[in-house]
Amino acid sequence: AKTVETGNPDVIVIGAGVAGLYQLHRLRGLGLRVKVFEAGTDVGGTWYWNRYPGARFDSESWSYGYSFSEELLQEWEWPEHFSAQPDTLRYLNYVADKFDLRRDIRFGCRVVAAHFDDANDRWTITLENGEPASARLLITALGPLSAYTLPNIAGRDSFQGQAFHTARWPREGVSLAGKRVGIIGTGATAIQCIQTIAAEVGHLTVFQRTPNWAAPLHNRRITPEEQKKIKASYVEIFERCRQTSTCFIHQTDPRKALEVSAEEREAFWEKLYGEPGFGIWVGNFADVLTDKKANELASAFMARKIRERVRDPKVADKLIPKDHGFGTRRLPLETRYFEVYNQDNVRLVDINETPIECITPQGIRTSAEDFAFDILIYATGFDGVTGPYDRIDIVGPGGRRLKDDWVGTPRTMFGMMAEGFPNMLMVLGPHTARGNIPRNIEELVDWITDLVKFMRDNGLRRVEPRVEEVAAWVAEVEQAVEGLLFAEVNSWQTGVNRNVEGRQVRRVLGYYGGAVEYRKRTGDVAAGGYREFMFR
Ligand code: NA7
Repeated sequence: AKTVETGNPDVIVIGAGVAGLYQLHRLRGLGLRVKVFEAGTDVGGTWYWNRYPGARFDSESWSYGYSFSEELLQEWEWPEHFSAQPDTLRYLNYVADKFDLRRDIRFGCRVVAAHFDDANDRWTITLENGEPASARLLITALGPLSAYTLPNIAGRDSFQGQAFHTARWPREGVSLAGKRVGIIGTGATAIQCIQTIAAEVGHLTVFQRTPNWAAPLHNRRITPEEQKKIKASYVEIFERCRQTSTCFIHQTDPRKALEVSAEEREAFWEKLYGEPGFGIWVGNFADVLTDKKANELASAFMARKIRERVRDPKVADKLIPKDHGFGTRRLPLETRYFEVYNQDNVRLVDINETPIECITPQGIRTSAEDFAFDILIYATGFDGVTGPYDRIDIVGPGGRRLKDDWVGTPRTMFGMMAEGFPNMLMVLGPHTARGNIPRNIEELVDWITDLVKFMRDNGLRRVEPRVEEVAAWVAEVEQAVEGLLFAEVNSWQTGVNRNVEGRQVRRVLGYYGGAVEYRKRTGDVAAGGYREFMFR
């Protein structure tokens, strides 16, 4: 990678993924000097790191790309309705080249600390090699799922075969053909990985702690006619995304599962099950994610599908979640995932029945037996949303540490600024609306860019949210999850990661009042001259 001088930037951005790239582009448009620091050796963020077999969109490709450049929209062609990671990475490289972004990005350097100089209103960051850089404004584009976590299992380092976390899959790839492979985890990542490698490996053992509900992706290639149609409809596609609360193209159905007839319910669920994408999750009946009874019915429908697809009833039963209802965790989308368990070379091990005791030089020992593997895959997930912040020593005025502040529910304004941390702006921090992430990112970056412009135009050098406004926003954030079934379930979305000390308590980490409301609230504050913030 080309080395870029640290220089004397107006703004430091951490991260060159979907968020950091667009933030750089927008700030340049204001004529500001920007330096981006990126841990990876190239652009892409999530799509740079997650190279495991089968990694792909669960959002429609044509609703996922940047919307800011009509030229880019017309030039780029997604090959599939739900494109694979190599294509997304190719896309982000294309964007970086087209807008000449690389010259302001320094690759291969992890930011380990960021300290605020209260007297001079400046942030100084420190890189892993000890090198400092400083700027008035700090923008974090860290990604909500970049801090990967490994299980704390005794003997983890003693394994003598190859072992990888899915988020650190080697660039050069891994030869899986004929190998004995073990995989820990059954989240969205594991499901994509398992269904992709099952046919190629010699033998696959899946260690499952919690099964997840999963629905068919129904991916296929985009035909030339569809390509033309997509390119002609981008205005409508993005307008549709703006109207939904998750920024996906799927809109919640106004009907309630409990108010329609059993036939109508069944027919609708069959239809959704047969359609591509997240419709069955975020375009379902209005009460499925809020009403226990409605949710139980939807779960029963999904359980029946699993039983139809898995031959061995005992295995099917293990694959059916019992501890959480359909859609209360981020719904993995799959392609013949359940059928994998009909293959002779695949075995499901329920580690609630036979817990993993340790990792051995040869493989894994459970309470019941010893497994030997050539390759061990950790699809064990991430310390979500706040994890990437915890890994940087962020210190504000008076020695206030963000990590200590965020032991409980973070205190933010719109999830874009943290209380007590002036001049630090977060793209996709906690308490922003989330769903189709690039759509959220574009709006957040635009809002942040407007604020930076406002400061520049008015000669302001310091911004922070008013404490009482933060309190009001946090109260609103906590109120917004009331009645939502997902809030009562452990997952990265509720901030629980059993592999991370202190992360066993559920927290509210997003704004779940919907993107439409979020857009209105943040827009009103900007239009009103940012009275919720203090400036100097
Ligand atoms: P997830 O969804 O957090 O899944 C992690 C999986 O790993 C999940 O099945 C976990 O079981 C399992 N896990 C984690 N630690 C352990 C230990 N110690 N022992 C056994 N099993 C373990 O992460 P993904 O990467 O799949 O998906 C993250 C997001 O990326 C996804 O939501 C999409 O938005 C894209 P558990 O459920 O904790 O019992």
